[in-house]
Amino acid sequence: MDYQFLKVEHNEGVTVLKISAPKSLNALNSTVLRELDDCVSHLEGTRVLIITGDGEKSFVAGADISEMAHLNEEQGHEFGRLGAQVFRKIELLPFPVIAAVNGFALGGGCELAMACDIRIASVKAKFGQPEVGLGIIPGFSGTYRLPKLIGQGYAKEMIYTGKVIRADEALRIGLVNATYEPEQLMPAALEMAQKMLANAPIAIGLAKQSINEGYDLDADAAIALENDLFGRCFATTDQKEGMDAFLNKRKASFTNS
Ligand code: CO8
Repeated sequence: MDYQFLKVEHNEGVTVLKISAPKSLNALNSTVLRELDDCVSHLEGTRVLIITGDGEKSFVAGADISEMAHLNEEQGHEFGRLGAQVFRKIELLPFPVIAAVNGFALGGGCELAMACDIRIASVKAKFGQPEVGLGIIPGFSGTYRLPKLIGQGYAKEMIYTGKVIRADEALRIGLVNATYEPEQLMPAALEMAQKMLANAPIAIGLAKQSINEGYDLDADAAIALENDLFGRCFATTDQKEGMDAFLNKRKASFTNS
């Protein structure tokens, strides 16, 4: 399907999705959010998704302020729900999602990056949750995910002050895994995707499920969940293949079954 605000490329299991709204530094209006929802609902054949921003300046500069400016309370709820739902859908995709943060990741842009499994960034990227300066709070699940990623203390500082931090600071606090020169960012994301493609896809999906669901459980429930998912791996052909390949000193050839 053709999108107005998304550029999507599929290549041998890796999908690169670029948010592309150049007039607003890739801000998320409700059309962008609906397109994102549609796109991530139709990723058959994808084994790794990379989300990035079109252009050199911005990943996503937030939710679209010109659209939000006129919302009433009910419409505010609705807009927040739309973004939160699509970000949750991204978080729950059964394969890895890498955010390649190429520039501004502010407000809803930082929240989109946080809904991805892994964030890597250009040294030029900037992160922040500046919503309180606009009279709102992070509304696409930033108050939930930011403290989980970087701890409550720094998350509260970022959200209450609205301060914008540079990529090196994002790296220091664990908001991103690594930083790269701008031209190295996509090659690094693709290289990471290739490493994932070499592994058993069902196992990666189950590991993701175990981490995501286990995080919100108590220790015993999380360990029981992992045990259940671990057991399921032994019902797959890829488990037999992976272990047979190891024992016979050959490269495994996984079939996603
Ligand atoms: N929404 C709409 N338009 C935007 C946005 C945005 N978030 N960000 C940038 N733009 C537009 C600018 O208005 C400008 O348009 P124009 O050329 O027509 O004047 C164009 O993009 C270029 O921007 P600038 O000229 O401002 O570029 P600068 O390089 O000077 O500055 C910044 C770049 C620092 C990124 C600056 O544009 C900025 O501060 N943008 C807003 C950042 C922000 O506050 N983001 C958070 C938004 S709130 C949010 O995301 C809440 C999410 C949850 C919502 C829940 C709803 C209920």
